[in-house]
Amino acid sequence: MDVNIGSSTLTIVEGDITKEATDAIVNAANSGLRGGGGVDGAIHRAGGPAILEECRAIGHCPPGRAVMTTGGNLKARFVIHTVGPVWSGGNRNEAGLLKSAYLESLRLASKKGLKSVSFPAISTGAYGYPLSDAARIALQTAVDFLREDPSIETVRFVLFGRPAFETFAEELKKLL
Ligand code: AR6
Repeated sequence: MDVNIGSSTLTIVEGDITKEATDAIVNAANSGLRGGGGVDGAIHRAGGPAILEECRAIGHCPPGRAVMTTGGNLKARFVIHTVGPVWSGGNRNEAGLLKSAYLESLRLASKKGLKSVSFPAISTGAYGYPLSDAARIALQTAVDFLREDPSIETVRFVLFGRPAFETFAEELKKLL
């Protein structure tokens, strides 16, 4: 499903983000940038050990911020590592931190002159963020960003499995 935002395109697809050929893919990392399970594990497995070495050199990334490494053996040239919030009921600024994770990733991509970025559904696995709330924040943040900054031509949300895709599709329809 594609929507045009000014001269840019926002796309949602079902798939595996490690196969994406965008300039950057975004990783749902942890603050220690140590690698882990879920999409983080998949990206490090597919990208090879160079990415973890670069992460070690960077050292740390607080929730809501983003850092960048090269893409190692991935098709994507870069990996933007961001850290989403751990869901703990909704009263610990989870929504603000999730929005910030998307926004800081997009700002970093724009600052580096990248034209295309793919995102997973940050925080919706191990970190337990309710999927439809997370989808609404993800999509709203991307739409608002693209309206302000057309330098990024393509933003893709690559959802793992049909239920996640359907949830993003529903939230995208509501938003438009
Ligand atoms: N492509 C796209 N999405 C994927 C893939 C994939 N290959 N694999 C999983 N997902 P999670 P979090 C989806 O747990 O909740 C890690 O251990 C998955 O279905 O990867 O932000 C880190 O090191 C889910 O919808 O990330 C952190 O410690 C989404 O990616 C912690 O988990 C996010 O799930 C971060 O937790």
